[in-house]
Amino acid sequence: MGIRSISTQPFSDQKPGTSGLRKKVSVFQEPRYLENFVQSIFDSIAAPQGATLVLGGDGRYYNREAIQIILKMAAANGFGKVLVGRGGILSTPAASCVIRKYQTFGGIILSASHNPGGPDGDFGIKYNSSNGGPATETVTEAIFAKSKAIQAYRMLDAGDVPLDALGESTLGDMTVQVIDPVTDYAELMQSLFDFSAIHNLLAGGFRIKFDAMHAVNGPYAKEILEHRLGAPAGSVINGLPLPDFGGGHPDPNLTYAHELVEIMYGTDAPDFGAASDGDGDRNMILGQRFFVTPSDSLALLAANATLVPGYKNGLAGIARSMPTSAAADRVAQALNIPCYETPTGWKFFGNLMDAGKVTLCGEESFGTGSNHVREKDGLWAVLFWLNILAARRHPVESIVREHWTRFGRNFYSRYDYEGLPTEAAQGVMQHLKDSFATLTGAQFGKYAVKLCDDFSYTDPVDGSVSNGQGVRIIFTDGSRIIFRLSGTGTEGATLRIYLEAFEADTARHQLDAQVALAELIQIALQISELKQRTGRNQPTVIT
Ligand code: VG1
Ligand code: CO
Repeated sequence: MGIRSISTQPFSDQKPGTSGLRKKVSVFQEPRYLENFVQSIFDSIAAPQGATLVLGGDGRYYNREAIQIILKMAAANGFGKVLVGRGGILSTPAASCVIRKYQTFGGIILSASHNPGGPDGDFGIKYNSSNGGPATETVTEAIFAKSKAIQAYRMLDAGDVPLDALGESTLGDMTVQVIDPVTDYAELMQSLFDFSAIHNLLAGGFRIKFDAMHAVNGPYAKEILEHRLGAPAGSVINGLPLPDFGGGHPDPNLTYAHELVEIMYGTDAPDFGAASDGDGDRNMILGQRFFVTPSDSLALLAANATLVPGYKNGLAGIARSMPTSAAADRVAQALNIPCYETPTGWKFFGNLMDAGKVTLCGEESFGTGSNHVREKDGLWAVLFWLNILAARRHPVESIVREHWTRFGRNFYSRYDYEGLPTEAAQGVMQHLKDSFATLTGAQFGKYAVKLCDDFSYTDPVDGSVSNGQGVRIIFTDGSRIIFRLSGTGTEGATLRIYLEAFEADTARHQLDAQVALAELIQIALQISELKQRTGRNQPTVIT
């Protein structure tokens, strides 16, 4: 078995987005495309000879082929050992858990998360560092720079490695260890949550439904919710992972998780419903005929954290992405702990967690997590909720309403305009930036603009600066409209409008968010000229 150096030419489009490099499967299948990016990772991270790597993906189409290529490249690049999830599968939070538990040099995760899969769908790859978290902006930039200059990649001449049974095999001088993808993660969950209290809750007739959306979390949810916690068989639906997610869009929101939504809004609805995404890091939480916004969920977990064994000593701090509502800030203030506002994407939370500045993190995009790993974690959020419900024994809805009564309600909604022509979307953003001077101080009905800017973040730990992270229009009463272009799509441009209004008056907490935000939505459309510039009258998805 020889190591070959194969000459190649750079691709110009291997710039990672919000979370790794995501492209159509057909792009990744182009000769040298995956190889170039993997070699660019290896050339950037300077792993010592014999280092250990974690490797796994969400099981989507092309996962197996990609795993075999990466293993042969890892062997040719001097790695001593690779831990691979059985069948090439690891959820994103489980990969983070394994990197940390076995103190490996880093890991490669194959996923395009909530994007559809299959031959016509999306594929993705990202590198996580030894802390278990997504590579920082600095490392990501270095990988992109390498990808633009790459001349050759290294590959071991060898046959495929068996991945379907646990155990070790060798690839040149490298050991490939196939591990159970669920065990380490399940043990970590058991160490954080009061499994016996949750077990009692479920045994007492509290009914749950978890929609794995035919994505990676099915086996994790079955093992933890049904086997370890005793939820009746059938509590996990769509639990069989499929390479094309059964043709669905594995994004846990009210639009795409419609099967679960129908159950939770139907007659005889269970007490608690939840779903997670393609790679298992997102979560949606539902009560009986009740939707918990992700921003509220973060705030609520923070306010109730001491009920959970793993967090019983309190939180060091909270971090949220900029577009996420300020509901968590109110809890942080009450708890007298710091709250950090970061750009969108989990990679910005890693430094804060490593430095011990924050314990909980969250994003409005159905992402919540803590310092137990360095990724957002869908099932963890579900278990956190179940632990709170086991301790408090109130319905989901009344726990949320009580939270609003205590802290006020941050009405929140996000409008996504997917697949816009790139130029039109960029035109909207440019127009907004050109309007900052005239907007500042302007009055729109009851709203007066206090500040507008393009969000910039200085990492308090390493001092690195990230500019251009989204246009903010902030009003004097704290209401906000945010405009951002997505960094995870693979077709045209996706423009997101985030809307938030604070309401202290309990009598108005009953309002539907769309009603409470109606005026802000009109202002957003007016100042952005979105309809005129893109020809779109309606968003694709409202969350
Ligand atoms: C989206 C979300 C962001 C999240 C990212 C990755 O990014 O808005 O909050 O961190 O997806 O999540 P963007 O750039 O499209 O807005 V996942 O579950 O796709 O890894
Ligand atoms: Co995801």
